[in-house]
Amino acid sequence: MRILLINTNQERWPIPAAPLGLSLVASSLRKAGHDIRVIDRMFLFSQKEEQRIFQETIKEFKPQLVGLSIRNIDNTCMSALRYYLPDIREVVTFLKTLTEVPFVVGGPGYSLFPVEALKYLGIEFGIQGEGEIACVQLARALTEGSSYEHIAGLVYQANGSYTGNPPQLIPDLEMMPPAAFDLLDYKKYIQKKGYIGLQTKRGCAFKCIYCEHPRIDGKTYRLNRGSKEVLEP
Ligand code: B12
Ligand code: SF4
Repeated sequence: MRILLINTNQERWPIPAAPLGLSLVASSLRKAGHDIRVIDRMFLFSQKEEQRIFQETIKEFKPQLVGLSIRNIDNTCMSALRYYLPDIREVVTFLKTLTEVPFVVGGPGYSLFPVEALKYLGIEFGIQGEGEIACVQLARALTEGSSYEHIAGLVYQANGSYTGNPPQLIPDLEMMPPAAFDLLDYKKYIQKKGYIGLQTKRGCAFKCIYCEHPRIDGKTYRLNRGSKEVLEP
């Protein structure tokens, strides 16, 4: 299946953060045999340029599924609060004029309000929590025309309302392929004084009242592959 993945994040403060989660999902999808293209909005500075890239890519690549990664819902800055979803909804509305294929959305920001965000954006599918396995299962179901209702973490529409399944944690993170940073211009992040993230563990068993991390990464502490392997895949 041809899958177009879009990093919707354009927040460059305090640093531009490379889309690690999207790159991990891209890598698992590629390993499963799918053809992946990535559009990274981080350094697209005008709407005109961005829309031209969307148009050209969709015309040439002809995706069969479009995936959006939503990292942030807001900037958590009380003195100058900014919400990112209205801008992302505009992007979705524009993309939907270019293609009729299904869309799927995921990411840490999305996972905080999975049903509400899906409704607000008008998207067919959402994946709450870890995306590597669920996204491969969804792509397989859509390719085969088989059922997707059982997929852990999937949010979807059924009988006119939204429903979903609780996410299932990946038991062994070391089985997952390393992030496919080759699909985007990651060197730009370093040039622009950003970071390329490494992840060495997921999950937290504590319940600090102000913290969303266990909801996003799970309540079980799991070690990821060693940093050496991440640096030298
Ligand atoms: C590390 C981190 C940072 C680092 C980033 C360093 C770097 N180089 O990446 C720093 C400190 C710089 C940072 C800054 C900010 N952060 Co921060 N950050 C995190 C943290 C702890 C981890 C994010 C991460 O990289 N996870 C690892 C990857 C592998 O996981 P992932 O992205 O979730 O991806 C998985 C799934 O979400 C899913 N997925 C991802 N994309 C897609 C796409 C599709 C199609 C599908 C199906 C699935 C999918 O699959 C992936 C693999 O399993 C999260 C909290 C958390 N536990 O998630 C907060 C978090 C994302 N940050 C948040 C915020 C708000 C910010 C800031 C705006 C704060 C600020 N005002 O400065 C900035 C914005 C930075 C930017 N430029 O965007 C919020 C976002 C929620 C919200 N309120 O909107 C979070 C959730 C923290 C929180 N509890 O509030 N952050
Ligand atoms: S990740 Fe969150 S819940 Fe876990 S110890 Fe840190 S603040 Fe507390």
